[in-house]
Amino acid sequence: MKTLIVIPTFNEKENIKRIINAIFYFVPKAHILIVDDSSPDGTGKIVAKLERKYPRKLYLLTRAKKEGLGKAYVAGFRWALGRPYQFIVSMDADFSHDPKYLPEMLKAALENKIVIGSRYIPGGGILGWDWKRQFNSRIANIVTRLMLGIKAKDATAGYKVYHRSFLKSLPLSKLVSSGYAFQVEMLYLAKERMAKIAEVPIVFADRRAGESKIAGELTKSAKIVLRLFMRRRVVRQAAKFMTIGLANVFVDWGIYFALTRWIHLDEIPSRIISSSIALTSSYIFNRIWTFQSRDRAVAQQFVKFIIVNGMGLVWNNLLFAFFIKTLHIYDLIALVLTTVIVFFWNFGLTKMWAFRDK
Ligand SMILES: Nc1nc2c(ncn2[C@@H]2O[C@H](COP(=O)(O)OP(=O)(O)OP(=O)(O)O)[C@@H](O)[C@H]2O)c(=O)[nH]1
Ligand SMILES: [Mg+2]
Repeated sequence: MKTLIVIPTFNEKENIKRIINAIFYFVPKAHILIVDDSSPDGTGKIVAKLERKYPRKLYLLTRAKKEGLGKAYVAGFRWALGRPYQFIVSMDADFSHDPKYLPEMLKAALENKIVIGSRYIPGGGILGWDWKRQFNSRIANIVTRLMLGIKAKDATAGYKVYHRSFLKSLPLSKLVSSGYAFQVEMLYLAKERMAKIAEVPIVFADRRAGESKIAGELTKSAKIVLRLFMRRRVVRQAAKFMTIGLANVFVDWGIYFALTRWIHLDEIPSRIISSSIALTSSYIFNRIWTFQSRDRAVAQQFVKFIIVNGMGLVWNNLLFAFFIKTLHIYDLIALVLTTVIVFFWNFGLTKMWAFRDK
């Protein structure tokens, strides 16, 4: 079972030799690929020299210019997939990722598609970061997990073992991230593929030597997380559900106008007819467009839809009354609050019950 450890480097001359030696100490059978973006400090030259010491075990892939961590990994993964490696490890050069964890992580990889060296499970942790950096990392991790529905506790981890079959299943040329968000995108793609993931606790240490390249990566990563969020099926469904809801308000009003002004029907029956038509059309569009349901039990589905959204209407009024009378919330704020809550109620139950879509 061949293992390749991929390490992207940019200006890591103080660390590179020692990390390579340390890795071979802990996993003598593994191979290492250094993906160097033509570091001006000569990291690549050091690796080229070491290649002679470790023939057919240490490899160097030199890229013309600094293009970011994600791009370097994609190049490294492509290189790995072109050769018969079973397990592909991603790891930093600066000793933040202690090679002593490799044997345990590789063992866990026998039964998983991804193994994460995790800072945020019992036994894991961070050494040498001030509270500010720890706090930022925690928040970034929580927000990322919530937005993307990632279950792993350490969603931004960079120390991972990938099974070859998982990497093979990815559209490597179509990734949206080029920098640090690459790590998150990998877990997002793993979730989409329902890949089995395990976490092994690691104590992450601040870089030993050399300079950090993280500056500017945070906003870039936040944008990527937002892009991936918009790509989530549940988010796209919620957006469609909302669009249909809004559009049908106009359907409702239009029909009401037509019935009262042109056909001269009374207000109440007009209202009943127009809202019934709007609700029906909302059902139809949600069935076809939002949930793309092919369930034959249309009548049953329709009744469930009416129950959910009808109850939504009742909730709307009850909650509003509760907010302003009992909690004494300012009425316009209560209006917004109830609308948001009822939206989640309507959408959630329509999705999970009426259309029983998982
Ligand atoms: N090839 C390549 N490697 C990079 C690039 N950016 C960062 N790296 C490497 O990726 C790894 C992680 O980068 P770091 O700068 O350590 O980032 P960090 O761990 O978030 O921050 P610090 O440890 O505080 O520096 C290191 O091995 C870097 O040399 C890049 O653009 N190209
Ligand atoms: Mg680092």
